[in-house]
Amino acid sequence: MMRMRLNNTLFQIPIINNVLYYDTIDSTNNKAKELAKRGSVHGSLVVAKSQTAGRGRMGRSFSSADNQGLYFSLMLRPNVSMNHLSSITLVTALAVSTALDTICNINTTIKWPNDVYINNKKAVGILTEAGPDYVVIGIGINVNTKEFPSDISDTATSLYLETGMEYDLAIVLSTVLESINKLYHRFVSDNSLDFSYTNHLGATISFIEQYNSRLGSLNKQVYIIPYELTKQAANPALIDTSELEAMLCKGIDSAGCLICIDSKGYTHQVNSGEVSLRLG
Ligand code: BT5
Repeated sequence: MMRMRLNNTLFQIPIINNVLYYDTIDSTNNKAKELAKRGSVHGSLVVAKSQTAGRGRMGRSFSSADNQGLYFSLMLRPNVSMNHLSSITLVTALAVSTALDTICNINTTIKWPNDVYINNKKAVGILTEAGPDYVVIGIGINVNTKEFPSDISDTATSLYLETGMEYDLAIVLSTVLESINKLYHRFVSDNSLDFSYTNHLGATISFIEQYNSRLGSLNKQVYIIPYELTKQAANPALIDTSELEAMLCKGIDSAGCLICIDSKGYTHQVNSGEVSLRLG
């Protein structure tokens, strides 16, 4: 059912060239990487309603066994140079955040670099993985999820839990992909995050300004949690930050780095690769 309705809509989105659906799969990112290695076309999409081994960053898991969410991976073969790849995560985060606001009439925020939050809880995770000639953008959206495992129940949320409404998975998927399609093409044609685009109201806006305006941490105190601490944590939202120095978050720059100012007034340009962020 979802499959038939979706095919009509998805193939109208220019970035989509191939679609595989699963009710259950280990990880859509694994499947998309496998497709990439077997020579599949740019724009291959793998969609699942649940995953048995959904992955987050640094070996963490992404809870996706509930059949109520949307888990998908888009494999692209970008022309942009590989050092722009972390920027694709940021482009995706803004595209997802904007799409969910439209669908649910809410104000999502972005937690740099790869999460979308609603009311200070995580509703979406994004995992971008790259190979020599491909990038896989994996997105997990808690759509109609009613409850979460106890280890994340205080830090995770869903569209349903925040709005009291259930959403059609096919509509959420196609709206999010349309939004990604639009921003991705602008990003690739400029080969930089320093681009502008036309929003749904017809206004021309800068990507960086839009991203920063949705940053939950903008102009707030944050802790940058280093790789060593981040990689050991099952749930980075619960890391003890008492030993870390709080810094003022000034948003991203055109390289996608987070600009933070420490208590002595020094500016730090934080690379998204291996850190986590916590509000102070
Ligand atoms: C992420 O990692 O959030 C990236 C998640 C990407 C998932 C998608 S689903 C489709 C595709 N296929 C995959 O296998 N993965 C991608 P990270 O920033 O490392 O956050 C992981 C942490 O978020 C976990 O350690 C938990 O604390 C928390 N978490 C796990 N599942 C969650 C969920 N469903 N909702 C909210 N938080 C969750």
